[in-house]
Amino acid sequence: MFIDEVIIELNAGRGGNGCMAFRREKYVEMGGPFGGNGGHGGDIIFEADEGLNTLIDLRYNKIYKAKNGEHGEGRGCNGKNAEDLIIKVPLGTVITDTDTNLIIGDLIKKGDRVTAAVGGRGGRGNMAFATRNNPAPAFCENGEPGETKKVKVELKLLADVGLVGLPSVGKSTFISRVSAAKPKIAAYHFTTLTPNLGVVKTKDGRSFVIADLPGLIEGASLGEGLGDKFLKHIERTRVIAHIIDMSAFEGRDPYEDYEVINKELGNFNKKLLDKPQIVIANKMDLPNFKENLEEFEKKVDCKVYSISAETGEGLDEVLIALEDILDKTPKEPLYEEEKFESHVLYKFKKEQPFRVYKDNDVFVVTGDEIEKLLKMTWFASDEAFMRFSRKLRKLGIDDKLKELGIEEGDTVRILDYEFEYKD
Ligand SMILES: Nc1nc2c(ncn2[C@@H]2O[C@H](COP(=O)(O)OP(=O)(O)OP(=O)(O)O)[C@@H](O)[C@H]2O)c(=O)[nH]1
Ligand SMILES: [Mg+2]
Repeated sequence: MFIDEVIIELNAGRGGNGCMAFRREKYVEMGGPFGGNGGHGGDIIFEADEGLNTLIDLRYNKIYKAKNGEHGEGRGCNGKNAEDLIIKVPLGTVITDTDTNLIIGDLIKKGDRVTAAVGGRGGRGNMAFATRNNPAPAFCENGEPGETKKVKVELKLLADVGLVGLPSVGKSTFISRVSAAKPKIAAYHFTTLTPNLGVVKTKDGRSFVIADLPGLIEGASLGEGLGDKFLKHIERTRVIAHIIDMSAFEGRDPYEDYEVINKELGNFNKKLLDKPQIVIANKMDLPNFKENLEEFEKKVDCKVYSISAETGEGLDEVLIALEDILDKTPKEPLYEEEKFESHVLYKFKKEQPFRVYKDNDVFVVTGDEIEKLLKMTWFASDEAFMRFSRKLRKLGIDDKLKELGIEEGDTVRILDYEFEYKD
């Protein structure tokens, strides 16, 4: 089965906890801190793999979890880093964060990789906290939680030419003639239910990839017929080959057909109309072809290529025209840089890391950074708690609380943890 869109949840691994331990050796009194750091939690990485051509493997699993880092141990042993979780996807896969709609990665070349969810860093053991002033710290840090996010994974086929047209105009017949693809061909509508790719080898040794898509009908952008869900596979193509049944075999008006398809292309994505388009009149072996073509040519101002996909007439000329246009049309990235998460994150990195507000009598602090800090604090130790308070001060949360009128003894809440405020 051909699956080209799935939504999955990613849970990167948590960092291992740091360890609190002291040296306990025979004959050594007052041993120093000896707790090791936790290991890094596993990242979740997408990798483009040439051997795949659908996202079907991703359909059975809704949540992907990377392993947690191992906890640190006594005797200064650091926990092991967890292995990354690698999810293999076909070339042409786009990964989008569903919350922000920003693109995490567009994997087009074999081996392209993107880290979609970052594993947490290991918590530090008490050894790592030793300083001249505090040579025997009696606290450690919990591991950092791994990133979690929901992503849309979409396959947008990598083809140079996309074949579009109404059902039964001969798209599949065309691709079966010019490439080794063997799609189903039949006289009923919607014979093709999923896209087919074919490689065209030209006489002078060049080659390009062509995609045969399911037929479109009026209202496809509103879900009519098979809808427009396969049009995303046209987005990357450099040239559109628009096939029209010029025999008007089913009593249709070829010019109307031509306009219907262009309208649906534009409704799906205006940019599709900017792509170079070759107009192909098919079924020249049938009667009525000639008169219809004459009428059609009066109404359009582009060159129309006449072929019979059935007999093979005119195909060479179309392939040469396609090659010529491809040579002149550079490959462009599918998305502008601004749409990528990495770009935006860089821009907004310096934003406030927290928010403070009052919920009845309770002062609530939220924000990724502060919540992470809380989860990493090992509250069993007073020292760790002090350290946490110092960080609140440093981040400016103290000042914000005072601005809101906090007083000694009031309650502060972060996630589901509540504590009493002390100045
Ligand atoms: N006479 C004639 N028949 C053709 C020609 N090209 C295609 N056909 C016939 O038209 C019918 C539909 O052809 P397909 O290639 O399946 O059409 P399609 O555009 O892929 O159709 P969908 O997959 O349903 O969108 C089949 O019966 C073909 O044999 C042609 O050049 N001449
Ligand atoms: Mg077909």
